[in-house]
Amino acid sequence: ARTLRLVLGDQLNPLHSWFDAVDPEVVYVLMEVRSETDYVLHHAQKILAIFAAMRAFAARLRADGHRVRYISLDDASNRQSLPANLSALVTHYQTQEVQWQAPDEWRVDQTLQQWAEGQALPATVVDTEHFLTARHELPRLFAGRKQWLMEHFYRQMRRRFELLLDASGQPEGGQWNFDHDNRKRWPGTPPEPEDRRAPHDHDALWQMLQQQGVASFGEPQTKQLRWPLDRDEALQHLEHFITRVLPCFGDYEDAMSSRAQRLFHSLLSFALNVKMLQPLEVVRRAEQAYRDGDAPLAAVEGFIRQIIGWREYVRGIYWSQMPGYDERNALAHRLPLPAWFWTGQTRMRCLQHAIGQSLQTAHAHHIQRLMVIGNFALLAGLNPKELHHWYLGIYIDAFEWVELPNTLGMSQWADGGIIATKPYVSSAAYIGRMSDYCHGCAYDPKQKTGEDACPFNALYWDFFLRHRSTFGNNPRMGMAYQQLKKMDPADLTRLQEQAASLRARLDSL
Ligand code: FAD
Ligand code: DLZ
Ligand code: SF4
Repeated sequence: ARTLRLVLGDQLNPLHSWFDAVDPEVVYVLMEVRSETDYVLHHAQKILAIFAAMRAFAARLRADGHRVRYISLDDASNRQSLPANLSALVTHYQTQEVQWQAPDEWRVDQTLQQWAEGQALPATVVDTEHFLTARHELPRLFAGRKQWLMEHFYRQMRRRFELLLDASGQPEGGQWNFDHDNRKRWPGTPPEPEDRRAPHDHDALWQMLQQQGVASFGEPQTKQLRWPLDRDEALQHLEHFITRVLPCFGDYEDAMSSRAQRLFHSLLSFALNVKMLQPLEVVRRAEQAYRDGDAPLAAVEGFIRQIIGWREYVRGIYWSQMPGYDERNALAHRLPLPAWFWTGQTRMRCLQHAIGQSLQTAHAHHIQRLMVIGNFALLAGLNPKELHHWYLGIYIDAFEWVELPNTLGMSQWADGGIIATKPYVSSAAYIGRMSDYCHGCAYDPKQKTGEDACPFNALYWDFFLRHRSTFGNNPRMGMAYQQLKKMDPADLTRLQEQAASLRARLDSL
């Protein structure tokens, strides 16, 4: 074969122009390799879903007439890394050229580039034809600006792709952002939509992973994997979301409940991130629902903002800050993660649910990730890099380009405020307002100190005290420092003692 084309596990986009024509001189290569299963400890469902989706993709390419070489993890010829397998394949097929789609992860990008430099034959990198912005576009869009605000970026995207604009080119409904409408607590109705699950059986795949000694954590759920594994299934998930779920997406976007894990989220992040779905088709479909009168503007605007706004924006941040972004630790936080991150066994009911659900389903929605797990980690002072590895491993949608800026930047403020103008921290009051978690918790959300006091409370006030030199002059945090000023010094000392004692026994909370 003249050309080898490598398809990575998160590049399962059958609409890519590579596949427009069948060429018998081209061999498409997909490989399951230990270097990719093992760079972080992954959730069982993440490995299962990626491998099952890669296999389905290879089958589809073959059915369309393409030549495919699929190297399974237990293939005798597998050298278990991308470059080692590529070298072997080049020799085997006597290839004259190797091509790949630009990887979204810096590590993989480097690996492939370095491999290419050691080869005599030409290597060509093509675009993934997935994202709406180029890898290095963000710094240009923000040229001359001190703060790289997402909202500024988002408005440009709305204009560029003519999304939710009225006839005169102004934002539909007279506002760019309807978030103030989207902060409701979920009272238990309307009922949570049921999941769409195609029947799958991944017992054999799971057995193979076990036999090969691939380590993982979380529940594999081989008989009821909830994630779409090919584009047709992903389109069905999208349609179900648009017609049944989207109308309530906005209202309960920030809500949390011990009785509903999904609430009204789309569960489309896996399908999007492995590129079975294109971001533009997803947001255009949502806009159509608004135009047809099937979903309210606030819900549709909020949903579209997550995809053309946040998703593209964090990718731009990632490429503007790598390499080295993962090393940042602006608040010098160093505590190791408590053991219950791997079991969910803590008496803090909010964390028990958010982590328990993550172990069970490989998913938690945004506010659980940000305002329960991330919030606790930031208040407690957990090591941001360790936390980054945990998030990268546990979530079905976690790929470094999107996970790292969200975890280290948005949630932990470890980048010194590139993404978040102020740290996302709260006491029990916020969690109590947005969820039913506090009801029935072993801790009392109203107490700040004492045996039964909710740990979030003392840690919250102590956070501001500890980081006064960083945040004391931040006008967006003035309120908290005003409140601290009014507190009795003896109370402050008690809060600090309580926080120090909590921090010394995180494992047993
Ligand atoms: P919905 O709530 O239905 O949102 C729709 C879509 O918008 C998502 O599918 C996703 O593609 C996009 N989106 C929403 N918020 C964000 C965001 N902040 N950044 C980028 N895209 C967004 N998302 C990932 O895809 N991968 C990650 O590894 C990841 N890690 C996160 C870590 C932390 C600490 C936080 C706070 C957020 C993280 N997110 C991540 C963002 C968000 O939580 C998930 O995209 C979302 O929960 C996925 O579920 P969903 O598809 O039901 O989302
Ligand atoms: C996450 C993952 C896993 C677990 N396994 C593979 C694999 O065996 N082969 C592969 O090509 N890709 C895999 N992936 C995805 C990659 O690790 C990586 O995250 C993305 O390609 C970078 O964007
Ligand atoms: Fe979480 Fe505190 Fe509420 Fe318990 S009381 S659920 S620990 S916020």
